[in-house]
This record gives sequence, structure tokens and C-alpha cells, in this order.
Amino acid sequence: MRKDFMWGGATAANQCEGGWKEGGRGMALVDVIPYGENRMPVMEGRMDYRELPVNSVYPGREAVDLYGHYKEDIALFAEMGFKCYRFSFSWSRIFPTGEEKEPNEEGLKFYEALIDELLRYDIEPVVTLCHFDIPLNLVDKYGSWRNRRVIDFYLGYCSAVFRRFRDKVRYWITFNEINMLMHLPFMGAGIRFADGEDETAVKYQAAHNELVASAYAVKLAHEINPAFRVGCMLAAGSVYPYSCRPEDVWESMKRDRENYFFIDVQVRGEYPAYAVKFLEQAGIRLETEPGDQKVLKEHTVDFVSLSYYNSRCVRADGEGEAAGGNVFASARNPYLECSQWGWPVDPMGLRITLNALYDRYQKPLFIVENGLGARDEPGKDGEIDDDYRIAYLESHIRAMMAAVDEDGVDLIGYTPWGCVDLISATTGEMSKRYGFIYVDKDDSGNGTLKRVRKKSFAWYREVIAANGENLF
Ligand code: BGP
Repeated sequence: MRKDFMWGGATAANQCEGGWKEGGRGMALVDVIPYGENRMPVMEGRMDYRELPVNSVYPGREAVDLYGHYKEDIALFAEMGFKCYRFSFSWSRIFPTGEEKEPNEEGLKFYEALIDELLRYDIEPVVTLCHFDIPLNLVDKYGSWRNRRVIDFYLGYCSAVFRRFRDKVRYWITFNEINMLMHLPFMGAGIRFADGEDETAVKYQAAHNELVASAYAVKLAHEINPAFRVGCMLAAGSVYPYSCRPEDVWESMKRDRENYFFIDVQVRGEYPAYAVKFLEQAGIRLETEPGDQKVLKEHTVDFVSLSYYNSRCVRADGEGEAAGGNVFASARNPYLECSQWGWPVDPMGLRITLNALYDRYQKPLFIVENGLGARDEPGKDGEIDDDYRIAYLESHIRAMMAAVDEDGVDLIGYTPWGCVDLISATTGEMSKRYGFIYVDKDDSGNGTLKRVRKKSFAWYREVIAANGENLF
């Protein structure tokens, strides 16, 4: 592994920051995504949050209060030896309604303090500009990313933070898991559907607007500081054919393309032929502007970042048991065990995915999410022996190192997801934990928010210190 490999951890404002009413922050998407049975319908854009029962609970509003605990959390990251920390800005903390001409100084000050704290420990900040996050006003007033005007609001926000943190932040990610728009349109991009509208057309229009926004953000970033490195981000995981039947193989290729589509545009700078044909056949005419093609072509990303939790699997005949849990429809792969939430565990799949992405794009890759969501039961002295998490991470790190050392993949870093426990995106639960650091809080929102080092904490510190070599 390279000497400057960026070991670290990842979180996002929507799932860990809380402080929803602090410092002049405006309402955000996450503030209206409830816990419980209405969560999925809202995240899918099928239920309007304004119709939710008054007693609904919104776990993202407080989350694990990174807002009030960032110094303590960063000290713990430093103790593990983090080289970098990936986190996201809450857009509505900086532009409360999304429409202001000037940013909210208090919001900028909060992130400045957080970044300064990281730099004090020599931890490189990696900032996601938009992690399932948008000011709620832009959703209600403009329809979020389905509306082109949101591109300008996003660029105003980007410009403010690129300028403010010009000399402090080098790595930026334009949109977290940009392909999530296709699967959970409201959570991914603030998209809600009206009865009877062509949902596919709406999603591709929103996708186009995000892709154009991302390219303009890359342009702006490089103008403001040519040393900035700007990446795209894919919810990755190769799709396997269930069998060697050519129909299954073809189906797996098509499924992969649904996700690659975004990155194909962000890396290669144009719509791939298969997407052009798909839109044509579906009768979808995108609303575009004359400059779109040029900006997409000229301002491609510097690196490709990805989340990897598991591989996927398809059968052309749609038969067979479905794998539970994950938002990506998948057939059950008989060769893999599943997590407590039904997500397959496939370390070899990480090596396959990294190779597939590197073959396709020839750009530096960055694993910015990976991990096992599992229940942790503190022992009688409060200790958490999370050997299952260590086993998951160890097998994935070995696979990642094989991709680098044996296959020649250019990988710049690894930031496991939810390094401090946080709220699950898909379920809203606190009990689906990923962290090295336990946070005392339960699914009903009770707890002291106290932080406790798990067994994996000391394990990961050793991995980082040895640059991964201690695993061999
Ligand atoms: C990714 C998201 C994260 C994160 C992770 C784990 O899709 O980028 O925000 O939450 O998945 O998923 P979950 O929280 O549902 O276990």
C-alpha cells in the first residue's frame, strides 16, 4: 500500500450531526424523514411528509449530536490515527432556505471550527457537499432536482464553501451515492411524485440536472483552487449473473449500467450510447441547455469514490428468493451469508468491484464507505466485543489490498462508514451500528449520547499504524 494511503472514517451530517435548530440552520430533507412504517414511502417519494401523523418521530433531527460532540469525536478519531475524515456539510446550515444571497456565517463558523480541529491533528478533511441533503424550502418551492433552477442554488452554495475553505479542504465529493436517486428518490434527491406522472422521466431529468450541477461544481472548484480534487460517488457493488445463462449475464450487465450511467457521464463527459438509446426508446426528452454538453465534457471528475457493502445478483426470469434488506433489488446469492439486516457479505466482491471500476474509468478510486451494520450488546462493564465487525472489516481490507497490491488498482483511501455510531439511512434505526465508537442511544431516541470505544477501535488503530500489513 502507498505510504500516503488515506485511512480514516466516514459520516454524514444528515445521520449524525443533529443540532437541527442550532446556529440558524434551516429545515433539511432529513428533518422530515420519519422513523417507522412511513419511512420507506416517504423516502421513495410516494408519501408527502406533510401528511404524516403529528406524533411522527424524526431521528435525524438530533441524531448523535456531532454538532455538540465534534471535539470529543475528532479526538477519538485522532487516537485511532485517522489520516482523513469524510463528513458532509448540511447545506441548510449554510443556506437555510437555499435561496439566500449570502451564506449564514454561523453555519460556516461551525464547519470552520470542525475543520480546524481536524487540521490540528493532521487529519485531512474530505467533504461531501450533498449527502442525502437539500434545504427543505427548495423541495417544497421548486420540486428539488427536477427543477433546473436548483443547479444555480447548488452552485451558489459550492462557491461559498470553496472560497471559505480554499486553503483548508482539498478533497470534495459533489453528491453522495448519486445513483440512489433511482432507488430512493426523495431521500437521494428530494424528489416526490405526483399521481400518474412518468416517474422514470422525472428521475432522469433530476439526474441530468445533478450531473450538470456536478460538472459546473468541478469547474468552479478548479477555478477557485487548481489543487482541489473533486470526486463523484457511486453506491457500488457489482451485479453478478445468477448463472452462466446468457440471459442472466445480459441482465446483470444491464443492471450494472443503471448505476454506471452516472459515473460514465461524470468521468467520460458524455451520455453513453446505451443511455441515449434507452431514453429514446422510453420516449423521454430531457430538458437541456446549450452549454450542458460542453460543461459535461470539459469538467470531469478527478477521482471516483464509492460505497461498497455487498455485491448484487440477478436472474433474467426474476425467479428465486429475493435478498432482503438492501434497496437494490437482488436475487439471493446461495454462496453468501447475510448480515442481521439481510445484506450479503462478500469481501471478494469488493476486489471484483474495484477492478471493474478501475478497468472502466482508469481514475484513482477512493472507498468512502464500507462496513457492517450490526447490533452491539454492551457487556456488564459496558465493553463492546464486536468481533463480527472486525471480521467483516478485516476480510474487506484484505480484498482491497489484493486489488491494490496484486491487481494494480490505484486506490487513494479507505474510510469505513459510520466510524462513530449514527442513524441508519434506510431504517432510521440507531441499533444498526457501524462504528468503532459506540454511542449510547436507542431506537426510541433515549440515551446519554456517551461515547465508548469498542473492541474494533484498538484493532483499527493497529491496522492504520501498520498500513494494513499486520493483517498478513
Ligand atoms: C449508504 C449511505 C449512507 C449509509 C450507508 C449504510 O447508502 O451513503 O448514508 O447510511 O449506506 O446504510 P444503512 O444506514 O441503511 O445501513
